Amino acid sequence: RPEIEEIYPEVWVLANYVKTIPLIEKIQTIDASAPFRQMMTPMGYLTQVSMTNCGNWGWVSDQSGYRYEAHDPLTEQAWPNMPKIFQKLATRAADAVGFADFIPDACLINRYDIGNKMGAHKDKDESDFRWPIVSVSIGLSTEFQIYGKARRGKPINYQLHDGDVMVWGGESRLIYHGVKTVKADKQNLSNHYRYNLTFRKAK
Ligand code: MD3
Ligand code: FE
Repeated sequence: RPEIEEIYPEVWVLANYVKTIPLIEKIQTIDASAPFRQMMTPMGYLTQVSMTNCGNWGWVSDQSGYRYEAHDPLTEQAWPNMPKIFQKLATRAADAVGFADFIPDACLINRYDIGNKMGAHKDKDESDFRWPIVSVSIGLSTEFQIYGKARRGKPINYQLHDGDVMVWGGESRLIYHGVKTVKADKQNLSNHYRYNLTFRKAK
């Protein structure tokens, strides 16, 4: 597997790009002040995946819709600051595939328990789609699905492992994507979760 692979037009995977233990430590600190929680969808269902945020803007969902908020609705406090190592990682990964000056103002942290998945959707709650998205996979592996500009048809599946980073931008910025059910690792029962950091420029 090459270091940097363009798996779909303007979708890059930077395989085994980052050491994740320091990232997990930061996630645990964030969880202590802005706890992981399932969110209510506008349709009235709870998300399977548990979420929290750090940075100036946090992605939230409730009965009235999806949006970015400066405050955590659970605690009414500002979201925790984005750790410098998070911001630097996102900037460096975007730069490695040609997106200069990407400074994310939002980091959504998804936590997948074994058995959780994320259905096909597109990320369209940000104000300027010229900025890329950087995503970091941590812990358990999973299969990521790319559908393309429409949700129908057979997706392309791609394995993501601990330490892999993906960057999406340009013509792929508004494509449908999803995450297949996360399974236990029978070789290594010490990983209980898959985490994903999604870095975006929200505003
Ligand atoms: C492709 N999370 O939180 S992030 C999400 O692994 C989300 O938890 C997934 O999709 C996860 O919205 C994947 C990677 C990602 C983010 C935005 C995209 C992929 C994207 C926007 C367009 C195309
Ligand atoms: Fe998404």
